[in-house]
Amino acid sequence: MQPSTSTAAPLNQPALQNQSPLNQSPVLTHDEIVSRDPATNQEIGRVPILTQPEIESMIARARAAQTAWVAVSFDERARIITRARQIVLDEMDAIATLISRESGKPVAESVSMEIIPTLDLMHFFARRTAHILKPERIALGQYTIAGRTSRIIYKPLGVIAIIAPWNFPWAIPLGEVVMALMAGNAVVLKPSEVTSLVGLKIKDVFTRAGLTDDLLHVATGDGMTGAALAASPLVNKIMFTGSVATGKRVAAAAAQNLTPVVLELGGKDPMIICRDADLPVAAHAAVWGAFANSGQACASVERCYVHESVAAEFTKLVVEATKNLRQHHGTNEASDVAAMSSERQAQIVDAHINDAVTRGARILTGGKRNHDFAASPDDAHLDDTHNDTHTNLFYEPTILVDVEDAMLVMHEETFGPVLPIKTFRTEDEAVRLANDSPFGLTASVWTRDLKRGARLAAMIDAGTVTVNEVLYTHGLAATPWGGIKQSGMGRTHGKQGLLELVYPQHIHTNRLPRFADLWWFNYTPSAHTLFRQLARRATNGSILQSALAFPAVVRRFLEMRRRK
Ligand code: TXE
Repeated sequence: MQPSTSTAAPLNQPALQNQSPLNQSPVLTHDEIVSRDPATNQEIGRVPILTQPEIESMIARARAAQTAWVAVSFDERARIITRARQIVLDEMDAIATLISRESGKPVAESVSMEIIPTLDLMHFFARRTAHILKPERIALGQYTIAGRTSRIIYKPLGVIAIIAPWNFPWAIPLGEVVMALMAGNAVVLKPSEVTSLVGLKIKDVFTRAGLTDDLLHVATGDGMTGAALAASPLVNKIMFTGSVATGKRVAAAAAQNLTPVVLELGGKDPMIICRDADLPVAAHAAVWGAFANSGQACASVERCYVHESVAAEFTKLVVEATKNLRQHHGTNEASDVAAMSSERQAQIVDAHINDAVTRGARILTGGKRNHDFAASPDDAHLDDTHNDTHTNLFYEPTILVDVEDAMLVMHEETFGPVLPIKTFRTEDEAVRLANDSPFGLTASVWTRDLKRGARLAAMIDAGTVTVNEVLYTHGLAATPWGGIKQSGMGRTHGKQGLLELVYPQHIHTNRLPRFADLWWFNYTPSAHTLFRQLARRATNGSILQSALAFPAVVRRFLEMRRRK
């Protein structure tokens, strides 16, 4: 496609609405996305914004390809996934650099939080899918005596739409693509407009691994492209990860066609530090959990509750560790914390910090953009063509104390490098504070007493609660990922995640096909007698009681034989 140079697009082109300085990374023109490095504003590529007819065509081709894919054995599917995995391994450095350039994150995290989890996931589902989806027999109790059997087979749904976010542009969609393909589905993936090139790289890897072209499509574009995908009656399931507001829009569009959805939305994840926690370890964990990927993870630590008896020591350790973090461009290997992904996200951080400070919170460190990266007006990468101003997206990791529940930073998702710390007196109070949230994605409890940890974990309302661990379990292929309340519905990863991508077909067989069932027509007096006896004796699981109904069964059986 030809790059667009005109800024005078028709008024009815919705993508133009996004063309504002706040959307510095990326810039949307009327028919393409210009992808930019958030650290430098340098252009790194262009992709088309696909339209509804193009999306419909992709879905139709995916559906046609899926009918052949369903007949391909698990072993053959696994071979393709394993070849793709090898390509990722061979090209790890180039992929990590692309992820860092397009999202802004440190290259260390592109490897540790994006590539390693997907290598593990590819291996896990290549090996385990056949076992997890093997047919299951269902025990039928007394119906077995009557010659009935039931089993479940798992069948692919068809075409899966994956609508992905920008914060983990590789790990989130790639994991879902692998699971969907292994389960026998085709996929149309809509990457975030902020990270389109990473989405296209996923396609490139699978193409070179030998996957039939139409089994995986990448639909680059903006929210309108995602909306077209979500509204299509030809999609069999939508796997959405993103904001609560967009998740609700996707669910509403899906409801028009009764398309099932999995929604992985935001979080306001609490961390509870008990008085007996190992404080240096817990402080280190808090800093990583809050500031990895500049806090732009749905499972980031967004609220820290520490027992009042250890609060001073814990806070001191956290502040020290935070001040030691090195902030550089993401592509610099010495970088712990790099640039945020977009100006819009950085402005949410500004707003939350300003609100907290206005209401009495204190900043112990951070609280502002890092002036070492102030954008200069004669920055070589400024792109006047798009009226785009380069703002500084390097936000300093920020610690807040004296915070109150009413502050935005304590109840709305910040999704940035901010860690508010509040004290508690009793464990019940800590659990109440943790649960006092519209979200329920993950939470963590820190204690040396593992029994206490397990007890508190069970009292917290969240999809995942970790004891003496933080943030990383999205990286475990075998465990379910997902939330409750406004954090969404359904699961990805693990057995539960795989089961979202198939439907259970129940196959019931009467192994005695020569006999009519006793409950069929006609309803004679002996039928009524039998039904009453069955109701009283055969529905409580007792074989002995059921045996008492045997004479009525025989009478009815003989009666039906006579009628034949
Ligand atoms: O996400 P959006 P945004 C949260 C975080 C952040 C906020 C906004 O709090 O501040 O969401 O981020 C596509 N129909 N999270 O605006 O809009 C869009 O193109 C169908 C948490 O970037 O939800 C992109 O591919 N699709 C989160 C995807 O939806 C639509 C990760 C997500 O975009 C659409 C990201 C529509 N009407 C943000 N409109 C997490 N849980 O990790 C947009 N999209």
